[in-house]
Amino acid sequence: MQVAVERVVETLRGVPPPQFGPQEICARLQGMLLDPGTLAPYLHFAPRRYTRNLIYRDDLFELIALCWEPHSESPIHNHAGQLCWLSIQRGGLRLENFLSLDGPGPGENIRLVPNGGIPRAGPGCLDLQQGDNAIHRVANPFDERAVSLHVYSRPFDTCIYYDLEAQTAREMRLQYHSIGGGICREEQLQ
Ligand code: 2CO
Ligand code: FE2
Repeated sequence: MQVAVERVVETLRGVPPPQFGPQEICARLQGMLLDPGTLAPYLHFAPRRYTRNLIYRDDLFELIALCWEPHSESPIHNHAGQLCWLSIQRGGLRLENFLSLDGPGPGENIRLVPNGGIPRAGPGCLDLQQGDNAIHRVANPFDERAVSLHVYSRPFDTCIYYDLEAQTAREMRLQYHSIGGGICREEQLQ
């Protein structure tokens, strides 16, 4: 069954804050596929990269559509102290998890080791990142575009990104490519 994106916002807004956790939200997002017509206004692709398109945000959570061009990827980054649900809506994504042997950083001499993942996750797949050690990389190494829907609780504007070779962990600011369907102008970028 396909669900309108507005309905998902409504459903998530109806979850009382103390219940906004893995069990409750996984139950709602598991196997969920959005009605593509209702998602279309939020889908903006950009050459060779992924874009972050904000659908809804309040103090408790944000709902974002990520658009992945073929051969684009996120940096290796963390979701410390935050819950991150990723639901694939279209195409395929490679999900890689990492474990830090030296804490989350930021700093030098941060060694990461691979910690599982899924070589090709497809539509309907739901991934959850949680806990202080939640470090991952998401990539579209395939030849078709991909779209994923993300719920972050709480919303986040910065995270730490990791350079595997240099063994560094640095803070990074996250930006929206569009908000409510409208492409952000330079001055609106957070
Ligand atoms: N967290 C990354 C971002 O919001 C995308 S990887 O999936 O959580 O840019
Ligand atoms: Fe992430």
